[in-house]
Order: sequence, then C-alpha cells, then structure tokens
Amino acid sequence: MSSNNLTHAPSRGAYMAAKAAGVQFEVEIVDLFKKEQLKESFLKKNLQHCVPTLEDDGFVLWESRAIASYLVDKYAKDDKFYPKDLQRRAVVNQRLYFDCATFYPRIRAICYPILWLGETEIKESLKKELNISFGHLDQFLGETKWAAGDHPTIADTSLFASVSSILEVGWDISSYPNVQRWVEQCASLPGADENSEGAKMFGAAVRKNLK
Ligand SMILES: N[C@@H](CCC(=O)N[C@@H](CS)C(=O)NCC(=O)O)C(=O)O
Repeated sequence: MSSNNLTHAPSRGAYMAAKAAGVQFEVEIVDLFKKEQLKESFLKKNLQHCVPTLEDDGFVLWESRAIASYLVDKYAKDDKFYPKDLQRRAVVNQRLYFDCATFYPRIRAICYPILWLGETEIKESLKKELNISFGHLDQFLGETKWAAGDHPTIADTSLFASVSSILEVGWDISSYPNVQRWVEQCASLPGADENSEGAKMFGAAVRKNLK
C-alpha cells in the first residue's frame, strides 16, 4: 500500500481549508506507508513527524486545524470560513476542538489498530463511543445548516474530512439524518472531490484488513 498525503483525514481537512482560503499551494507527498515522515529532512521541519505540515515562506506549522485557521486568516478574501466575530469564531472553535479532541480520536481508535497493528475487527465499545459522537454531531447539525452556522466554515472542512474516512470504511449513518443531509451538502465544499478520492484510498486500506 502506498498513499498520497490526502489519504489521511487531517491532511484532507487542511487541504480543503487551503482551497477555501483560495491560496495557491503545492502538495508534497510524504508516504506514511513507506515511513517517509521519519526521514531526516522531514524531522528537521517537524519533530513530531506528522502530516499535514505546512511550509509558508519559511514558516512551518503542523496540526491540521491550526493550519486551517492560519491559512484562512492570512489568505481568504473574507472571513466567512473563519469568522472574526468573537462568538461566531468561538462556535467554530468549539466544533474544531470537538473534532480534534473527541470525534476524530474515536475514528482513529477504530482505524489505527486495523491499519497498523493487525486488528481485524472493530470492538463493540469503540463502535458505541463513535456513535455517541455521531449523535452529538447530528444534534449540532439539527440546530444549524452547517457545523457552526448558516455558512460553511473550517469546522465543516475538518469534520467532513473525518466523517469521510469512516464512511469509506462502511459506517452506517442511517440513524443520523442531519449528518446524512450535511454529508450531501459537503460535496459543495472546496476540494471535496480530492477529499473523496483520498478517503476512498483510506477506506480501502482499512477494509482490506477487516475480517
Ligand atoms: N492532530 C493532528 C494529527 C496528525 C496525525 O496524527 N497525522 C498522522 C496521519 S493521520 C501521521 O502523520 N502519522 C505519522 C506519524 O505520526 O509518524 C492533525 O490534525 O494534524
């Protein structure tokens, strides 16, 4: 198995945010399946050796959601994807932290052992935990059209990257009608096609190892 950088949800989240910011950029592939992140040249830039890692005119930054907010703040023509209004921004941040600290780690807890540690089944307890988070996401999306209001933001690009990964593993979201509606809407996000392509590669890699 080899990958491009967009196989992994954090990279896809940052990629869609960069597209939303409207900035010109190049994607450099660091193939995790070939351990390329451990090369000396990459470690010099990012001691945590994770993707995505941004280089912007000599400035290096990692953590996909930090990259997303930096790019939109710096390059977007307006603040729609990351509002400057304090409370609207706070809600976007809340959703981003929800994704970073709760939702995506639950997806990772399912997929990482299957991809890298020889697991062939998904534990019931992990299924249950992720579905609790899907329930919360469904409630957020019952209150607003997008994850953090009536316009797409970097909360959507980040959460959609996470959701796309687990959907491609075959997750059943039929109990979450607001999530289903939002997933359809997300096809209109900038970079959604590339996200979908990367998520398919990710899903195939996980499914290949499942019993
Ligand atoms: N919270 C980080 C997670 C980054 C992360 O864990 N990336 C993984 C791929 S999903 C990675 O680079 N793993 C390789 C490694 O850490 O050596 C983010 O959102 O950017």
